[in-house]
Amino acid sequence: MAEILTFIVVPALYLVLLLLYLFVAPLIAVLRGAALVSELLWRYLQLLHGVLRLRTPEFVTVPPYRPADELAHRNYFFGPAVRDLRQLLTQGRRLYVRSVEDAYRRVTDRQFTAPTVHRAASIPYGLTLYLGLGIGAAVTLPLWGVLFGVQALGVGLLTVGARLTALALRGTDRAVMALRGLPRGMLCPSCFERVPHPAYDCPNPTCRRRHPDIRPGTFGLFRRRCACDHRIPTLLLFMSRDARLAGHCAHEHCGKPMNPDAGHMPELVLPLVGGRAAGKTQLMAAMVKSLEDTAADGGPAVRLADPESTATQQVLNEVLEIRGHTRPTQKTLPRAHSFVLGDGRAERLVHVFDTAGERFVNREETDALRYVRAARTFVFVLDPMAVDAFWTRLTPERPAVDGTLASTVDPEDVFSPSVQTVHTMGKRLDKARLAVAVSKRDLLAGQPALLPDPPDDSDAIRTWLRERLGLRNLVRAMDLEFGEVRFFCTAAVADERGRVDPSIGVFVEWCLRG
Ligand SMILES: Nc1nc2c(ncn2[C@@H]2O[C@H](COP(=O)(O)OP(=O)(O)OP(=O)(O)O)[C@@H](O)[C@H]2O)c(=O)[nH]1
Ligand SMILES: [Zn+2]
Ligand SMILES: [Zn+2]
Repeated sequence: MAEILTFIVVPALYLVLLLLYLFVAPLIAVLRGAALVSELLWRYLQLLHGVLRLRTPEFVTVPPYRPADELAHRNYFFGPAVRDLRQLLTQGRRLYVRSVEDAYRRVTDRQFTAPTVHRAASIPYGLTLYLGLGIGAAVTLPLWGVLFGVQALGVGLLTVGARLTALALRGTDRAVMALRGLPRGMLCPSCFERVPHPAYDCPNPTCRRRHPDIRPGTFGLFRRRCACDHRIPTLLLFMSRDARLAGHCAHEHCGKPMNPDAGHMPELVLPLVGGRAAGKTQLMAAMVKSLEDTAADGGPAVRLADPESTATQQVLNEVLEIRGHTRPTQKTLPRAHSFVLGDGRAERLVHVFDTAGERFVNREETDALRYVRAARTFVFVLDPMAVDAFWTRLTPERPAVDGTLASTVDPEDVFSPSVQTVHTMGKRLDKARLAVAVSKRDLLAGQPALLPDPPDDSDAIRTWLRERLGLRNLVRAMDLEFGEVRFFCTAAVADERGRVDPSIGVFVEWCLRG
């Protein structure tokens, strides 16, 4: 009887129970699978949070971009986003394998190795769980794939968007620069080369890292975040009027500071050419002073563009006011005397170059005169007292003028070599304008025989130079070389009230018109 029970009834009962269990087994398997899917999704979100937000060491598998090595923090879509995707992929793969293995191991332990109920019950149950885990693991893969894919697609689209934005911003910048008449960049006031993109120092006083190229791109679209966390606008367009950064010349041999206003407005280059002591320096000072006088009377505003120009002008203003004498221009490489003229949209950055006369005559030195290529208007300073005919032909007896202030260089000896020099630099002059400043007019005041009549008329001055001073060849050469030539008699002096002679105002106005 016991045998019947053991070998027939119990197995039959077990089989019946097993059969009945088969009906609920799928439900158990599906539930276990769903539990695994939900657990894995939860873990994926945690991983996402760790990789994208927490960024703690356990979530780092690819070394980060270090701003200290690169000067600035990268824009998320220029590198870091892809790095995050790679980290997600490696860590996700590991997490998946580990989680699924753990789940299987738990079932094996509890149902097969050390079951708490009889194996006859635990084995079918364990197999059901195995099945459930298999389904769960299989279903999770595409789900994870979709999550990852959506993120990768988003990163891809935003990366393309970021690159297009950077390109568009750079394009806009170039267009604006071209509109300002600076398609090849701004003029370095020290080496006279064109600088399309100056280098900028971080404005943070404790940092001062120099960023060679801050344009929109890898390190920021609108602002770049310096390694010190200070934000720097990436384009001149984004620098507000009172927060203009002063760049530095990008040419290796130079690196000198640019004007803070450079690039924000059109530029005008005005070279002063003339023999030694012709009166260039004093004329330059009087031009700026005259603009300051006009501004004080309600005319266009004017301000010196950099500390060097401000200091020079201060000294020169004093010379003008006490009617003192300027010192000879140093033969070292000249620096532009720069000022900003006008307001708002009408602002212009003007660079006046007072170059020692011998530079133009000396062929080897032409390198230092690169700025003439950017000039549309030239000023030739002509001291009439440097011409022999002034002393011998104008009046029957020798003119009663203080000859110690006279230049000793014949204007003809300066003009032709200067023009030659400009030609060798590949600069065409047929569209350029020439202002001829017949200098030191005040010294001749009260002696009409020594001055053109009237002294304010360009044609009268031209005729006077040709007929009375015998500078026929010089005047002809000027007319031949330049597109437009205009003559002025100038007195670079100030009156008792410190106001510059009116002859300078007319002259400056013409020079800056072009
Ligand atoms: N009275 C008077 N003196 C002038 C005028 N322009 C220049 N001078 C004087 O002439 C001398 C030479 O003038 P500068 O302006 O130094 O001449 P420069 O052409 O710059 O000369 P370098 O620097 O040697 O190339 C100085 O003593 C000036 O004070 C002027 O319009 N009126
Ligand atoms: Zn430079
Ligand atoms: Zn910094």
